[in-house]
Order: sequence, then structure tokens, then C-alpha cells
Amino acid sequence: MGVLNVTPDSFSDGGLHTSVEQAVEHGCRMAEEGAQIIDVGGESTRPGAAPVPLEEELRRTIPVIEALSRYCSACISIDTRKAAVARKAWRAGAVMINDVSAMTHDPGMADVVLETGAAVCLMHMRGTPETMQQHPTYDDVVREVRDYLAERSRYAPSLGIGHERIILDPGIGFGKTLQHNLELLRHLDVLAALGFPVLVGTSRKSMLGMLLNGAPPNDRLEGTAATAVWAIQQGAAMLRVHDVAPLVRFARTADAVKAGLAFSAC
Ligand code: 7PM
Repeated sequence: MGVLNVTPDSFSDGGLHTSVEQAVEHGCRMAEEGAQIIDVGGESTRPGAAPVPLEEELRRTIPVIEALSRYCSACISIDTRKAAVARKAWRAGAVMINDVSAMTHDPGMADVVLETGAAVCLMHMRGTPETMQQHPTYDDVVREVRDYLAERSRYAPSLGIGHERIILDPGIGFGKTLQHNLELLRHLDVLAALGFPVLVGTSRKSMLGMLLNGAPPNDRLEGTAATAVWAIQQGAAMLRVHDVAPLVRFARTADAVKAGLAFSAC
């Protein structure tokens, strides 16, 4: 899964259409590099980030999804906590809803997932993006995240959302310290054992800066790759990454070693 942030700081808005064009170009490039899903997000879920109004989130994401679904072969995921954004994104061509609140933020989200038939990623987060990094504490982070995801993955089918549409995600960096993130990655197999595909997002995250002598986000590729290979070994099915070309190569190699087989067509 390639990350396509369509926030004002991501693409320059020099003219009426330039930022949409740049975003579509970047999304198509990630698809050519081997991303099978493009995750389009118009609301920054960065720690401490301010919420984005509905109209602004729609204005940023929908034109990009419409163009990507026309011109690019990858599946499209919408990264949103808002039901109205998810519904319009689906109409524009998105087939997956990446809701970092696991359908807890917007009471209308479960209906959208149910009615559209879209896949849904249920992610663990402690608190909200505004507050989540203020002293996160857990007795046992792996057990608490596992229990939360188990609960959300029972709730969705209780509404009629099919098991085959559910993806789980430990939410690396969302209300977690470095130690919590390391424990979750170390025991990712516990989450994979819930029986759903697990998505993992470590790409360029601050835990890697902490492990790599304060390296800035654009200097965290090796850390992203190391955690990606580890996550695959532990049973992760999807990786949410910024640097698609190198990560596809790491993942393909790790997959082959894990399976003891080479899949030439993947
Ligand atoms: C600061 C912290 C800036 C986090 C940006 C981020 C995930 C996600 C994000 C994830 C799923 C980023 C993140 N991370 N959705 N959205 N899983 N499902 O790196 O780990 O873009 S936002």
C-alpha cells in the first residue's frame, strides 16, 4: 500500500489543478512501482494535528480518487474517519476504507462499510490524533491491542460486514511509546493469529528516528525496510509505505524466503 497524502504540505498548489495533477502522478508512479493499493488521505492524523473540516477533506481527496480510478490500475483506499468522505470516495472508485478510528469516530461509518461492500481496515489508536501521544500507558500493550482488535473484528460482522472484508492494524505510533511500538512489532504474530490480514505502517515514523540517532523522516528508509521484513516474517499481509519501489523489493524477497518459494508473477 502506497501512501498518498493530499494535504496542503504534501503537494504545491501553484495553480487550480496542479496539486491534484501532482497527487495523481505520484499515485500512478507508486502503482507502476508495484503498489497494489493507493491510500489517499486528506486529513493528517499526525500527533497533535488539528481536525480538517468535511468540505475541505472532500475537496482534497475526491478529485484525486476520480482521476486515479480512471488512469491507474491499483486499488484505491480512502484514509478517513468520516462516513461522508468514505461514501463519496467509494462512489469515486475507492474499494477500501482505512479508518484509523476503527469505525468509532463517526457513527455513520459502519453503515457506509455495510452498504458499499468496501473492505475496511480497523486500526488501534489510543485516544485521538490530537491527544494520543500525551503519556500513553498500557499494562500489556500486546494484549490490549489484540483484545481491542478482536472486539472490533467481532462487532463489524455482527452488523453484517463480511469477515473477508476486514483488515486489522496495530496502529504503530498512534498513542504508543517507542517501547510499545517495539513490543507490538515483536509480537505481531499474536495479532495475525486473530485470523484477519494484518496491515502495518511503520514507514518513516518517529520510532525509527529514535532508533536511528534522530534521523529525519526522509532518512528512515532502512528502518522502514527492517521493520517491514520483520513484520512479514511475523505474518503481516500488507505494508503501508511511502517508498514503494524499494519496499516492494524488500517485501518480494522476504515473502519468497518466508514461503520457501519464488512467486514470479507477484
Ligand atoms: C505522523 C504520524 C505522521 C503518523 C503521519 C503518520 C497509519 C495509517 C497513518 C498506519 C493505517 C503516516 C501516519 N499511519 N493508517 N495512517 N495504519 N491503517 O505515516 O499505521 O502517514 S498516518
